[in-house]
Parts: sequence; structure tokens; C-alpha cells
Amino acid sequence: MTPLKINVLVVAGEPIGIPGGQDQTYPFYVHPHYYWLTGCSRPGGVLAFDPEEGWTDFRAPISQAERVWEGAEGEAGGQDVAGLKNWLEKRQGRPLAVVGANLPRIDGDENLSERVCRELQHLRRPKDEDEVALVARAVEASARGYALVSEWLKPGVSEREIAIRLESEFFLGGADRTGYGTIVGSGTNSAVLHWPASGRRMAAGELVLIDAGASIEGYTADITRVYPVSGEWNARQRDLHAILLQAQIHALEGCQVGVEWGDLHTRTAAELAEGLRGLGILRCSAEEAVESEAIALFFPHGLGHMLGLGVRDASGLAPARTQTRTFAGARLRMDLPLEANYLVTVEPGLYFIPALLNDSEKREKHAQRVDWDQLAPWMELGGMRIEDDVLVTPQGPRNLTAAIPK
Ligand SMILES: [Mn+2]
Repeated sequence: MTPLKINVLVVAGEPIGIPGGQDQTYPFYVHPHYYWLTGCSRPGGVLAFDPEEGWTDFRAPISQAERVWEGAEGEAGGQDVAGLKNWLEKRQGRPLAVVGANLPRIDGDENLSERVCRELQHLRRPKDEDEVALVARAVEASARGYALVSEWLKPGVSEREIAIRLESEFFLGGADRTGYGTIVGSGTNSAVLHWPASGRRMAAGELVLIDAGASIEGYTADITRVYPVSGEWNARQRDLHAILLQAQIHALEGCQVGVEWGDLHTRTAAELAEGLRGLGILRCSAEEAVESEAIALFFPHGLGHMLGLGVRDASGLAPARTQTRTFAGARLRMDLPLEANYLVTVEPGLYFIPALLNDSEKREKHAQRVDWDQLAPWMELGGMRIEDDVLVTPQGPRNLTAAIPK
């Protein structure tokens, strides 16, 4: 690839006001491209690059209001962002890429911006030691909560109570945020992929799915476990859990340098299909379940995504790829070969989702492949997902969340 002689702006972003919220804003998340390059999480900054002169670090000066209301101290560092106007005027007419957050009134060349953004995305994929150490701390804070879940679970406890207790342990363990909205889904709520914890109280015999992770300095853990509310699986839950766990462990082992993520997804989907066939839910071969996409009725999402700086981190397509592809009926958040020091989640799931399984078109399409009578009693189970965070190394996969029982 020929080196680009262009100017680049990497933009931190601005807080977004809540409509009607007076002076309130939505929680501010600095753009990860900007944070990765500067380590600065304040809004208003712009990192400017000139191929001859190198980088200029423009930052918003700390205001008096920030000092009074938020306790800001010291100086912002870098140069006053007011100087950006002049910087740009001096370079008028030269090719400009703008990446990161939007910069009001300043547009870069669309194609150049897209290209630089994708290259930055790709550069961010391998994690260095410091990044892995931050995720490891986030995992440790998360593990502190997960270690207590079985003690808290009992019939009558609400999803929200579990979420509050879990997050409390995360924060006491050093988290400064949660990596994403904590998911606690009990009973059939466990089949809702992104169910936020509700006031629903759990009943004996149900299962609960918990997907939560602590975040430290922008780096996050992403962990999912399922538990029987009353401490013991019933027969159906046990069978499904065994199939899922086996497939998840195999997928973990498959996280090797050079492996295509899409292939690993497809292999996992086939293994899950074989399991559902053993339970009498699928009537067709695993191969047919993958090719016809019948398996996506039960495993509708991707095997996982990149993790680190933010919960989706630098997922997406390998540099030469332009089209999003479907694998075994699922749209993947990433389509690339694994490389050394990539950190990924491995999170297969098996669910009984009414919106998919009661869809008349899907029922017709897969009429012969699913044993719909056998399936009926499984619907009340909900769904299961098991998720670990895995570092790909030349020596093989390193499971950062192995200490949390599954
Ligand atoms: Mn995840």
C-alpha cells in the first residue's frame, strides 16, 4: 500500500446534552481512536497530524466551571484547541482525513477518512502488555462479583437485586464503570439477548443468565454465565448446558493464530447443531442445519467479538474485506483471521426465542428440519450463553476469565 501524504484529525468528541435535561448530558465516552493515541479521556480534544511536521495535540482548556463543579485541577496539557482553526487554514486545499468523533463544520475527504479509520481500527487490534494488564484487572474486579452469585441466588430474588450486588462488587474491586449495561435475565428473559435486569423475581427451577463486566480506564471485561436459581439444573437445563459448554470449550481451543473467525463460528454452529440433534430438537444433519441456516433459529448471533478498549473494541472486517458476510445464518461482528495478541470473546449460545421459533415463515422454511413437537416443552427454558475473554498467542489461547466457574 502506498503511504498516504495527508493531514489527519483524530477527534475526541463532545458530551451530548439530554433533550430537556437542562444542563445534563449523556455519560461521555471519548472516541476510542483518540483515547488509544492520547490516553486522554476529556472531551474537546483534537489530535492533528501533518506528514511533514508530525503530531499536534490540541486540547480544550480546563474551564472555570469544570474547576468549580467537577473539581478539575492543573492544566489540560497540549495546545489550546482554539489554534486548530489556524492550523487548518495553513493547510487549506491539502487532503484531509477526519476520524474519531464528528467535528462540527469540518469535513474530511470521505474516502480518505474511511481508509484512515479502518487502518487505525486494524492497528488497535493486537493488544500490548499494558492493555492486557488493564483487561486482567477488569476481569479480577468482575470475578469478585461472580464469585458471590450462587450465594445470592434463591427463589424470590429479583434480577435487579443480583445486578446491584454484582456491580457493587465490581466497583469495590476497582472498576470505574461497567463495560456495558448489565444483563440479568431469569426464566424466559434469559432468551432475550440483551435483557436489562428488571424487577422480575426468580422462581425455583428457573435459570438465570448473567452477562456483565467491570471496566477500568476504558478497558473492559465481558463475561457471561448461567446459573440454576435453586442451585441445581433440571434434566433439560443440564443437557443443554453440557452441549453448550462442550462447544464453548472447543471454540476456546480453536482460538489459534491464523484461524478464520468465520470458520470457527461455523464449526461451533455445527457442533451445537449436532447437540440439538441428539436432543431430538433438530431432525436434519448438523451440516444441513448450518447450510440451511436452521441452526440460527437457536444460535442467532456471532461467536464473539474483539474486546479491550470498549466492549466491541476494534471488531469489523479484515483490511482487504469490504462485504459483511453471513456464517451459519448469523451476521458476525468481526470477519478476520485471528492474529497474535488479539483479545476476543468466545460466547456461543443456545436459545428458545419465541420471535424466531414462532415466526411462520421460518417454521415453513424449516418444517422438516426441526421437530416442532419435541421443541415445544423447551420453550419455557429460555436460553443459555457462556462467554470467556481469550487472548490469542503464538503458544495458543489464554483464557483470562478461566477462574470464573462455568
Ligand atoms: Mn460479549
